[in-house]
Amino acid sequence: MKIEITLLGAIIALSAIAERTEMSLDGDWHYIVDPQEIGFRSYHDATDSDHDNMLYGRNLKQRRPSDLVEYDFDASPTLRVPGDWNTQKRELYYYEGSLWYERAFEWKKTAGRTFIHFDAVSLEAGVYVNGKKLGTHVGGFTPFEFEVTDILKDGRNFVVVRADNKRRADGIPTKGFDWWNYGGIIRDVRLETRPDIYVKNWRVDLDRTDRKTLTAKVQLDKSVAGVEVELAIPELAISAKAKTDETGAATLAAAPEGIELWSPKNPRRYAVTVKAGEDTVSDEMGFRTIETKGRKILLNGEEIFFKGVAMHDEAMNGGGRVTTDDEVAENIRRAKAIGANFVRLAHYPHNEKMVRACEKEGLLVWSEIPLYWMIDWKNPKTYASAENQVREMIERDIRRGNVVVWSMANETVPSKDRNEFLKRLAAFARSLDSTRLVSMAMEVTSAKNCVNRLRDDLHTEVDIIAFNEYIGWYRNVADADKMVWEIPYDKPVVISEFGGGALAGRHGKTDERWTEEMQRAIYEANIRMFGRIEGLAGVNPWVLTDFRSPRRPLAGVQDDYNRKGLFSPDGREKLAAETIRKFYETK
Ligand code: GCB
Repeated sequence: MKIEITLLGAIIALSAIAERTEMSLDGDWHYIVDPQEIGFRSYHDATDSDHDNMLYGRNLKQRRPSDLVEYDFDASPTLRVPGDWNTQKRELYYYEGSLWYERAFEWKKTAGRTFIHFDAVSLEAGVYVNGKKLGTHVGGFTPFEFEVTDILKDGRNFVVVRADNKRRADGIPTKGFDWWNYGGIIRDVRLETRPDIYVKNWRVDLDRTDRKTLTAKVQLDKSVAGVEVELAIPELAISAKAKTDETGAATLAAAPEGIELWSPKNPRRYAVTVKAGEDTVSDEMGFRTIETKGRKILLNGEEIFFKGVAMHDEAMNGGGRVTTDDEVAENIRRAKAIGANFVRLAHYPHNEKMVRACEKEGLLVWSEIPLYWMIDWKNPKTYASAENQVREMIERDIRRGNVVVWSMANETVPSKDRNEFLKRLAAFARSLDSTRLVSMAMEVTSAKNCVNRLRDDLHTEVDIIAFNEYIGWYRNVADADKMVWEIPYDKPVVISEFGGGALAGRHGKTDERWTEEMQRAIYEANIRMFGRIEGLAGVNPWVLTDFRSPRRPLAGVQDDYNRKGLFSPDGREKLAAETIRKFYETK
């Protein structure tokens, strides 16, 4: 079949039409650990990042007995993909550096264009297919892809990935952070084949004012005018059509009767399909509006209190990064067990499976990038990485009805450079998505004589004033009942973190560290205090489950775990879980 289309004024012919297909590349990959980075340069090469001169990416083989090749992927051990390396191999538990993955796969040339797609590689990836370098990607928690249409051949092919989780002073995250620096191909990998012209981005938003009109925006990967685009939502009897403009974009709107809005109580999702030329994409999604009015947060026009809980992207039982549906389900079960309607997915974008499952199960989501503590504010490369991570986060989850907050940062110290950086970043996020709220977890800047002053010049840039407070843990618990909060901004206030540590099963007095009783007392004191914070629109206990962190070495208690969980990794509920559950029942 042949079709003709107009591309920037010229007529081009496409000879073949391809259906979207996928081929998973998950499974066992060979690996070589490379602490000295010899994998991408010969030993006498002086440059440090000469990826094109790489050695391992070529996957060389010894052909004649006299050949000197000092590596062999086929003879090397394997790691499971997806998965972090730290929890798969004892000797890689603390490893931070370069590690090269390789796997072979069979391929048969098909019509259309093929991409190798990674859901996430921590923290940086270099990708090589059949010995050719495709590119690098920086940012350990968001998806990326490279086109391989002309690189794949019939028969056997191979892909090599250099994953590098070294912490960097100019990185996002930077050198210090309170979670485990898991490395590797932590999420799924696949080959995706699409028609020659395909839908690159699409979204469907519900109008904030009438809560009736649905607007779909569709963007093709090429600037092609006149391509017919069709939006179908059968359950709402929607079938709308439009043509793309010269930028390859189309906008379609419909105002159906009887649309059921998504909410935690009714997590209604609709099956939506978009056809554009030869391409078809579909998704299930919830429709809702989120906005603020004075000190209130409104979901579908009605006031809502975020009964939140923060969590890391970690599996139960010390399993490392979340990879399976069961692990997702267990984290959701725990959040629901304390009565949450909201989760803060800290401190980086979590597995997409988690966000989707939360939408299905009625959990609102706060999503953030790993911009945490000290950042190289003046460095343009650092800023570019922040923008890129924000963009990839938003593009991935733009259709998720449950995602309501994009957060730019966590606990950053105000300064001129920081303010400029984050101001620009927040504006960037809004330019991509004006339908959701923007926030960041701030810090209380002065606390004297139990008067807490929140003063942050960035209050103008956020929709929600959010801050972390650790009264009872890093500050005296007795302060809670005397505490006065000065938050001089007419915006909703959300406590993005509070809590304290306890080792599950350890009991004692309320002033004894690491006991469940002390943790419970901290929760009780904080809950009493919450009643006195004007405009409080939500809270997030820190944290759902104990999580690994190298900053927590206390033997016999922490053993590499931050113990502020309401659950132990093996799922035992601590006393404070009941306290917060009861509080949420009153909300
Ligand atoms: C914080 C951080 C969080 C830490 C927590 C703690 O303020 O945002 O990442 O894990 O404190 O436990 O100290």
